Amino acid sequence: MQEKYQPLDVERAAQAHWQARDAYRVHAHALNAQGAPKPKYYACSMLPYPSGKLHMGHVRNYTINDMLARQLRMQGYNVLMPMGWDAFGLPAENAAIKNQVAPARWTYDNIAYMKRQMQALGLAIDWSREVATCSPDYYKWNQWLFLQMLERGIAYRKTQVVNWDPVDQTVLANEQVIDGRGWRTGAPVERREIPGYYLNITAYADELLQQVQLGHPQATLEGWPDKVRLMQENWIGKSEGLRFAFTHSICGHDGNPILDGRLYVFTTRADTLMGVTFCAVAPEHPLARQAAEGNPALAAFIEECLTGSHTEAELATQEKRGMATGLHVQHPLTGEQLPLWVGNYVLMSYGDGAVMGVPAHDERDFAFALKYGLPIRQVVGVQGGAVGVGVAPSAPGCPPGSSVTRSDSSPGGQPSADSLVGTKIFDPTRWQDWYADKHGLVCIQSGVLDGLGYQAAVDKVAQLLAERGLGAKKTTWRLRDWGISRQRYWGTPIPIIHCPEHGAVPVPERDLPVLLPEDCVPDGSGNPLLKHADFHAGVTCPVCGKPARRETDTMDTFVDSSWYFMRYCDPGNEQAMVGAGTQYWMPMDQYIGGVEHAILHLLYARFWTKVMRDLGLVQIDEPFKRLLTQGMVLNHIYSRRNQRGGKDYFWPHDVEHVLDASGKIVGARLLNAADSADGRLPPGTAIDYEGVGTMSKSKNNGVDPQDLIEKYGADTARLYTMFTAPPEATLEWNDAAVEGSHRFLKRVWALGQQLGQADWAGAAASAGGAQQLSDIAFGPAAKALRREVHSLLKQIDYDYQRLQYNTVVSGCMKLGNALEAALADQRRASAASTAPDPSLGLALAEGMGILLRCLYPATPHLAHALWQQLGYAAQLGDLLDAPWPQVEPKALEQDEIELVLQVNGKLRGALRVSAQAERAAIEAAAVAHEAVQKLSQGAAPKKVVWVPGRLVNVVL
Ligand code: ANZ
Repeated sequence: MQEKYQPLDVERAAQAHWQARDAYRVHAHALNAQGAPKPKYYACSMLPYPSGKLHMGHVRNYTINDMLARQLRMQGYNVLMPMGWDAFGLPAENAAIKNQVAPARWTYDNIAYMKRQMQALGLAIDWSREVATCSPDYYKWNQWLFLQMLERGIAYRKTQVVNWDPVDQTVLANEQVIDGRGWRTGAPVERREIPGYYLNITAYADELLQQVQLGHPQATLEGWPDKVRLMQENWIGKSEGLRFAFTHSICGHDGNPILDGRLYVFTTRADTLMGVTFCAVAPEHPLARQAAEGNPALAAFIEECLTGSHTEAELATQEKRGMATGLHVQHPLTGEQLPLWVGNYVLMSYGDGAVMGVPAHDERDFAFALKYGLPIRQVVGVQGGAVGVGVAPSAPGCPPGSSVTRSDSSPGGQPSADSLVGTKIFDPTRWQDWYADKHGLVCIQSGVLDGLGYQAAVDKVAQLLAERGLGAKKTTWRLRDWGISRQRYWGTPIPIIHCPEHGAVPVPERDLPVLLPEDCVPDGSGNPLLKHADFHAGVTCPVCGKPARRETDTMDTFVDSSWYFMRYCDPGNEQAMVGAGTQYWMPMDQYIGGVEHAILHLLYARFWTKVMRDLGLVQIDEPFKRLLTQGMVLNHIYSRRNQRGGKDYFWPHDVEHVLDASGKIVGARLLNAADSADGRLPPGTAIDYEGVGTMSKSKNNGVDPQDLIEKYGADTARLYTMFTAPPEATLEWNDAAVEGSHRFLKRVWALGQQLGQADWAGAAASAGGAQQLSDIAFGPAAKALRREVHSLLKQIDYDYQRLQYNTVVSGCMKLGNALEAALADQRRASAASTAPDPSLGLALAEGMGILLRCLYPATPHLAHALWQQLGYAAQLGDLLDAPWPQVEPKALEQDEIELVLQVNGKLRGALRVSAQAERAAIEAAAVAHEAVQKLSQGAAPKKVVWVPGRLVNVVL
């Protein structure tokens, strides 16, 4: 037995022990010792991208998972905890360009390194199920399912808009477009339309929404954080509204009105139809294109709108810009001629790519009208209240607000917020509440709609437009079909062959997988698959056998992460994508990962699962029962502006804080000399403190888990990340707290050594189950210790259930303190040769057994070593499957309790009574108490008030 805690030795030995036992291999349908099936539990972390080495976020994520898995295993569950690699993707191609190494090689090397790191952390992973998504055994099934989807129309081909770098002649991923320019060439990016494959996720929109929506009767994802459910709900974005047409006579080249003389729009505010003062179309809209012919200024404006990358978020925040087309459309109810504009805020991909402009009640239309001096007409407000009409305040000669009519009289005669509605509409800062107000207001200045509330007005408009054959109610979704074609090399090849005669032909199933060559080294100029002779060699059309061309697009890597967790359940199945293992293990009981995947990954995985269900491959509707989104790991950020105008970031270990008198951080300076763009800076150089932020390479504030493991051992790294914050909260790095965690483990080790040296083998032997212990007559010191140990165990149990691992650890710390204190008492007593409590050794042995088991999921190596050394393993078996300790209710009971004693409501002392004492006995004891006797002089009290567990008040 080592006197001193030597984590590296302890960890090496424990890992060798587990490896020799193949301790983490799990099987479906495992039985317990009694021959009954164990309940299954599938706990899984989002698979990492093999970027090179683990970072602290990984350590935290996987330790949470590991604690869950280890603890549930001890509770008798059959627990699956697998691991894999999200191995396809752009970074491997970028690394290839930088280092001239094939993405395959780079990826496999990284996987090997990171796997070793995970093993060093002591994670209970069943490596026999490892999946690397870049392996043909895996991506073959991506291709297979894609073909199934194609056959059923769930996958289809249509044109898509891509970012095109005109210099490199290549398609760019969104993240390769920086400020509208190509990342390598700096050339302005163009938008191009090319064909690609889409998956019809919108067909599942309703189901995807229902199951996730907060408060929906069909919702099944109660085990997900509300914030994630809300994010998915917003992303799916169900909008119930009206789709209808403005009529027009704008003609195309054939002399016929474009789109049959109808400009369709989608609106969720049909109640504001009478407030329309213009219409706007997206730059790609056919009417915009028509208007641009013969109008060079408009053509140039449209062209400008189409360059650069255009995410929806960018469109929402960018400045609203537009141009009049000079054309007009006709209002469907009033017949009024309305100007038609092209607006950069109108999305071609949403609704019909056109909007009715209601500046008084829509924020975007308002900004637009304000800028271009378009009329603003209020049509919703309080009945009999103020009315706003006019042109935009920015119109020439019009000071802001001057065109607004307002009245300060409210229905009750008192000025109120509502009476100011006339002015409210022109206050851009009040837009949100104005919009949200829609249900409390009615239509005004709206002819037939006057006086109607929101729903009645919408119904009325729907009816009027339906009568004219111009429109109907419609549900529109924000969710788009999932475009999966990527013009990249390092991904799953899309199994399609292009034949001059038969077009895009699916690769026959027997020819799967379409293998991705692993020897390509991309150079940034286009997809290397285009140039790879072997990839194309001998490709013929599956229909006619004539020479044909292989598809060179690969699949979005979100495809890979949409079902890997099922493949873990049936690893190596060559006959089928999934099988009996998936049937047994899925749905996953607990999924753990970063909130950055709250939308796309989780939505795609849910969709993919539903498709697999509809193909009869699985029987479940949803893949993940519960979801935990772990918080980010943060650290301090220190920087300094250099003479080139850039910023240098300094590693926190090289920096010390400058504090003010109250201890607040007011600045920072270098502790050690450090490099910067201005050369090497000496210690003492003043630098800027930027507060805390996510650990990242670019901010030079990462802590390398490897350093931590080498210095303190994996158990300290694990304990620290669990102890410092609840799993879902952010974790702010603190070196001193790392030290603190390490010191605690040293104390537990020392406690083990002291107990080990005592003669307690017999005690340990009988300390196994609480049943045996419950029959023992414990002395007062042992009783007190057991009460503390079992009440802490109760709390720790509860915290395990809640996945509150930080308080689990603090409970273990308290447990350690209690054992240390009891041991010290015992030693003092024997040193003073007062008779020590003979049962205390037993209670200590029991307590240590409980501590080791509670601590084991967090620090498995140390717990394993002490468990073996102190003789528990001989009694209860390997800690891996040792029975989880049970709270013994009897141990929680107190023999005596202390009540506050009052006379006439005044504190007069304390009363010790048996914890089981009844009212009569307590009353008698109170009356007999000497303090009461002194005051009552023997007279009987008027009454006695007893608050159980708290106080007794004798009223004289
Ligand atoms: C008139 C109106 C008045 C609108 C009003 C809103 C408020 P959600 O709820 O997100 O579905 N819209 C429709 N198609 C659009 C497109 N292609 N690009 C940009 N905006 C578009 O949004 C529905 C609203 O978004 C629609 O209702 C329309 O503006 C706008 F006081 O019509 B609304």
